[in-house]
Amino acid sequence: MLLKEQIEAQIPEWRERVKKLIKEDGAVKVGEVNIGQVYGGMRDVKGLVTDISYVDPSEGIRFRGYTIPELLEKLPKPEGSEMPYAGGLYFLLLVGNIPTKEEALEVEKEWKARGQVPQYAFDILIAAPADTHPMTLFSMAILALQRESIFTDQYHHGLKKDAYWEPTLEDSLNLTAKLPAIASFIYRMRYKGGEIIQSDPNLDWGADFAHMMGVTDPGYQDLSRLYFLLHSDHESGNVSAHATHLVGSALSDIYYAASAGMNGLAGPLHGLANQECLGWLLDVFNKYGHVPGKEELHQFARDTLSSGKVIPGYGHAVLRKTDPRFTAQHQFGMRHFPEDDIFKLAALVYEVVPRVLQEQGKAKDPWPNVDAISGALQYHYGVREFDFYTVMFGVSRILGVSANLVWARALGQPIERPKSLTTAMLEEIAAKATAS
Ligand code: AMX
Repeated sequence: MLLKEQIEAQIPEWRERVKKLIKEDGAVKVGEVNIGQVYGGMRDVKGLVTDISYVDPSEGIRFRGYTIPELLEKLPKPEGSEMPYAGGLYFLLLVGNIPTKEEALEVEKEWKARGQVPQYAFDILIAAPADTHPMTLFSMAILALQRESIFTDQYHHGLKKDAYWEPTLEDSLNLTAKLPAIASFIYRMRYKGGEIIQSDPNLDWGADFAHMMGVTDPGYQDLSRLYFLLHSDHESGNVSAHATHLVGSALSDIYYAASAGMNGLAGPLHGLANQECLGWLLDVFNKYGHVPGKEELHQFARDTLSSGKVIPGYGHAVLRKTDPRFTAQHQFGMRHFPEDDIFKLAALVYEVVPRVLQEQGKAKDPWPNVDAISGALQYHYGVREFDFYTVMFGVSRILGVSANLVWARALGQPIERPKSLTTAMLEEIAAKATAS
C-alpha cells in the first residue's frame, strides 16, 4: 500500500527529530500556567503536540501546512466534481503531502474493500429505543466494532512498541471505511422509516455517503466532500480530538478512542453548536415570514443580545477573522443556490451581525465560525433533521483524530497524566505570590 509505505518511510526521521528535541531541549519552557487557566479549562495552555493541523488566529486552519483554499485547489478530484476526494484528504493528513490522483484513489479503493459493516453493529442500533440520540447510536456502533480491532488483538499477542502504528493504521482504515454506511444507516433508520440504501461501488467515499442518505441532487455529493474536508481536524486541544488522544494514550484502540471522542462531540458546547445556528436563522425567518431587510435583521440581532443570549455561529476562541471554513461554504452556496431563502438569510447575517457585535464590544472575534452556515447548506438539500448534523461532523472528525492516533503510536507518545492540585494548594501558591 502506497499510503503505508510513505508513512513508514518517514517514521525513522520523525523519531530521530523528536528524540533529539526531548534529549537536548527537554527542559526548555514553552509557557507558564496561571491559576485562572487551572480553573479555566486549561485555555491556551500549551501541552499537546500535533503536526497534522494548526489554527492560526489570523488565518484559520492549515492542514499539513495548507490553507483550505489551497487544499480545495490542489487535492485530486473526481471527474466533473468541484470538491476533492476524502481519500486524498486522508492521505494528506496521514502522510503530509498532497497525493497524486493514484494515491487518493488507493485510499478510496482500500475504503471500498473494508466498508462492509457487520450486521451485529446494525442490530445493536435497531435494538436501541426509538428516542436514542443519533450521536449515541453513532458512538455505540463504533464501540460495538471494537471487537474487530487488529491493534488490540496483536497487542495481546506480544506486539512490539515500534510496530504499534501499523495495526493502528489498519484499524483506522477499517473504521473510517465504514463511517458513511453507519451514519447513513442511522439517518435512514431514524428519519426515513428504515428504508436502507445500499452502497454504490462506483462512488467515492463522500459521494457514496450522499447516495446512501437518499439525497439525489448531485450537488449534495460535492457538499458532502466539502463538509467532510472542513470538519476533519482543528488542532488537538478541542474536546473530540483531545478525548480521542487521551483515551488512545492508554493504548485503547481507535474504536474505544474514537467512540470517546464522539461522546465529547455530542456536547452542546462542541458539536451541537451548528444546529443552534440553523435554529436562530429559522427563528429570524419565521418571525418575518421572509428574508428580512438589513434594518430588521440588525434589530433582531440586538434583541438577541439584549435578552442575554449569544448569536450562534459568531465568535471564536482562537480565530480573529472570518473562519475560512465559513468562507468555503459561503462560496459553495453562492455558486449553487444563491436564491435559496435560508442561505440568503445566512449570507445577509454575515453582512449585519459582525457590526452588531462590534457595537456591543464584548466578543473578541465578531466574525462567523464554521457553524454559521453549515446547517443552511444541509437544509437546502432537504437534510433538515438537526439532531443528525453532529453525526456528519463526527464522520469527518474521525478522519483527523485517527490520523493523529496513528502518528501518536508511531512516535511512541506516552499515556497522558497531567497533575492536579487542591484548591487549598492553589490558595497557598497565591498567598506566597502576593507576599513576595
Ligand atoms: N454573541 C454574543 N456575545 C458573544 C458572542 C456572540 N456570538 N461571542 C462572544 N460573545 C461574548 C461572550 O459571551 C463573552 O461575554 P461575557 O464577557 O459576558 O462572558 C465576551 O463576548 C467575550 O467572549 P470571547 O472571549 O470573545 O469568546 P470566547 O473565546 O469566550 O468564546 C465562543 C468563543 C465561540 C464560545 C463564543 O464566541 C460564542 O459563544 N459564540 C456563539 C456560539 C457559537 O457560535 N459556538 C460555536 C463555536 C464553534 C465550535 O466550536 N463548533
